[in-house]
Amino acid sequence: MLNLVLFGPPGAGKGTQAVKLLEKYQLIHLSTGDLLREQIAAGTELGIQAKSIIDKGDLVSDQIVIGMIDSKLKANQNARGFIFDGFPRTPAQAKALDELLELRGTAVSAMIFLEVGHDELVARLLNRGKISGRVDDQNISVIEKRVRVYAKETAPVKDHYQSQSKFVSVKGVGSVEEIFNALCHEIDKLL
Ligand code: B4P
Repeated sequence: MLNLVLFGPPGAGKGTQAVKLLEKYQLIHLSTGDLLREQIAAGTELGIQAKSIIDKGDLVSDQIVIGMIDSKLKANQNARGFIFDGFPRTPAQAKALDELLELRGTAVSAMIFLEVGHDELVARLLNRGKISGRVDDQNISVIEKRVRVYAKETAPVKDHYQSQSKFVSVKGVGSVEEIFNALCHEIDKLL
């Protein structure tokens, strides 16, 4: 199985590239951000709780997102592999993912980090906020908070994969196509 973790700060292009990669490599796309937004749109209790957290730029609890990933893995038993997008976002989520995959006799193949500088991230998110109407992309202080939360809570996830020699870094600035080609170059080495 090919199991890829797409990693990087908010706005690095994880979601954008995941959509292209899943088509090329025939993988299932698991975006915890999208799964949470589906719950919000459906008006579930979980969605109502998640909305207030996301709109402030904080992380939803590990327990909730790990539960969502667990049920998606169960629902896709015959998948060729997965792209994890926006997950894991804490060391506890990374540990849980290792355990969930181990139970299924598989493991993360690589964690691919999209490197993008601070000002470019902020510009991309503000731009998406205008187009998508996402509340968490419309307010500069919420965006800055998400970047700070990333640095404090999510960046340490890198060490988890570095210690397993699964960390790969790709420049995330350039055209979507150029970045896609650079990602494919790295992924093809894993096949
Ligand atoms: P996510 O939905 O994961 O969103 P993200 O990190 O902001 O975006 P991503 O990096 O995917 O950006 P994209 O490719 O779309 O998370 C939202 C919130 O959900 C979090 O803040 C948190 O509250 C919660 N959450 C999600 N997962 C969680 C977890 N595991 N644990 C706890 N909480 C969780 O790109 C952004 C923009 O850039 C787009 O407009 C795109 O068009 C543009 N873009 C992409 N590539 C470009 C390029 N090469 N050049 C120029 N623009 C580009």
